[in-house]
Amino acid sequence: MTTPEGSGTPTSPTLTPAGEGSPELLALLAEIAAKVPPACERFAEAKDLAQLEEFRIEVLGKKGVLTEMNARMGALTPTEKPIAGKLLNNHKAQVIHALNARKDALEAAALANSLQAESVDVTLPGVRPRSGHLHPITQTTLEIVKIFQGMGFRVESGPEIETEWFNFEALNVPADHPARDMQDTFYTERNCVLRTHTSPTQLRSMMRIAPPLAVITTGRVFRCDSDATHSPMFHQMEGLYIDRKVSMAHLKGVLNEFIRAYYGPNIKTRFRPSFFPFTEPSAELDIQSDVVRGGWMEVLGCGMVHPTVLRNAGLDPAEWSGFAFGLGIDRLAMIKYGINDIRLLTENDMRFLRQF
Ligand code: 2U9
Repeated sequence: MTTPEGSGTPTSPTLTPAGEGSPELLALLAEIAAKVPPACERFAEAKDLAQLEEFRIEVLGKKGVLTEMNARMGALTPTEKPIAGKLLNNHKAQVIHALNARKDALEAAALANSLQAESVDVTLPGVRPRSGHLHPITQTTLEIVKIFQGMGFRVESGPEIETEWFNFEALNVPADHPARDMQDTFYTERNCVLRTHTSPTQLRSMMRIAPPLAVITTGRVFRCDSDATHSPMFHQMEGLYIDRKVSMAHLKGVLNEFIRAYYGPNIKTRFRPSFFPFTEPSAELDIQSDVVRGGWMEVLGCGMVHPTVLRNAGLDPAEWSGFAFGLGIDRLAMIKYGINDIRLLTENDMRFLRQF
């Protein structure tokens, strides 16, 4: 504990002759000598700022020892008052100095403690944030789109709510076709449906863009069907090529190119006759796959655009011809990643999605 500059260690003023003075003065002087030094020592013992404040109130507060002694000066004679007052002030300065010294020390210790507790070891290895990635359906879509873009196809998109005409009629799907059954199609208001395939978008492109034309479209489609391999919402990708004198040979060339780019150069393909209302002739493309041991696996449907569909789009089938194809992206992703339940793709379970 240091003594404030100029205050010095307080000493009792000498009364002449020694020991003279009123009993009140003598009692006060004795009390000052007895109580002030222990008060200063007490401050030094305060273990924290809260306790120091308690001690401060005990000494300097309204009912504190020093305040009380100050009040007792009223009982002294006019000559004694300055003597006792000076002594009391000197002691008070010493008390305040002791208090401040302890306060500074406690504050410095608290700061040092918090600096120690909050210190960061910048040499420790960082916590790497887990980065997200694209959904497996998006990854598959982008991969397919890239291959067709490489062959010169442009990407088109269209509405998910369609008129019955664009979704069915214009595509040569007659009113009594099973695909239009209430069980298969989600109907909305005013003869509109949630599109059951992306073909209406192809048709819109065909009506908007003058041939020759090479487009692909990807997107969500909706059918009232739900089990491990069917979802009420799934994803399709379709392609359409319109030009003069387009033949099945062009169709086979483009689709074989796609299959080799997607599954690898040595994959075997075969075209099997099939039926779709919007294409004639129609076919399904199979690949030879390990998934079905030694067997063939269906990958997509395709065919030459039906003359009625060309006519509905305003093109003369005598001048223009074309091929079209369609595939289910979910099915392709499921085969690629070995997913056995289509519902996993839309449940957004991070434990599942993190695997891709
Ligand atoms: C226009 C003309 C013709 C699109 C085609 C298929 C064959 C086909 C299925 C594959 C699996 C749908 O997701 S799936 O269930 N699609 O087999 N789609 S030809 O034909 C068109 C499209 C538009 C104007």
